[in-house]
Amino acid sequence: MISANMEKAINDQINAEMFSAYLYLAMVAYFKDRNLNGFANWMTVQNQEETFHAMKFFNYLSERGGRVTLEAIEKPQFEWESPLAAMEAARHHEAYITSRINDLMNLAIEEKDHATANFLGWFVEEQVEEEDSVNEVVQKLRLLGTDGGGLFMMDRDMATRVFTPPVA
Ligand code: OFO
Repeated sequence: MISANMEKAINDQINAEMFSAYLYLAMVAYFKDRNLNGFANWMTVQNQEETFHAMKFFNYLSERGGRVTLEAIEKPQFEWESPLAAMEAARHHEAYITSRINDLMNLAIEEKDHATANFLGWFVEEQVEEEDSVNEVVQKLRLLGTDGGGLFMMDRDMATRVFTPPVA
């Protein structure tokens, strides 16, 4: 049976993952509005990944005999001054999520909750990949600067991303 402390922390994380999904959905809308449909596709995949993360926490808590409680999801930012600003916001958000996962891991270690620490190991690795993929997009956009043709090419590239549910 999971501790009340850990139950609360995982419920908060379910909310944070749902917020991530919501934030990236706001970015889908932003990119669609600017006719950057490849970027919108990339963010749609990001949204699907976040829903997957939320459900992974949801199922784990339930499996451990905890009670899942759902709170309101905060309204996300909806407008950015450029595609680069939106992607930088996504990168900033991923760094925040990484710090949350690290805090959860610290709690699991403190509570000697080995099952949860083991479960969280997947997220520790996932965050390395999450930060890396968004960082790559930020770096490419920075290189492009004001090159509209380059942005068009990059948009075509971003359209190829597909969601594959991780095996775990
Ligand atoms: Fe983007 O990793 Fe979950 O929130």
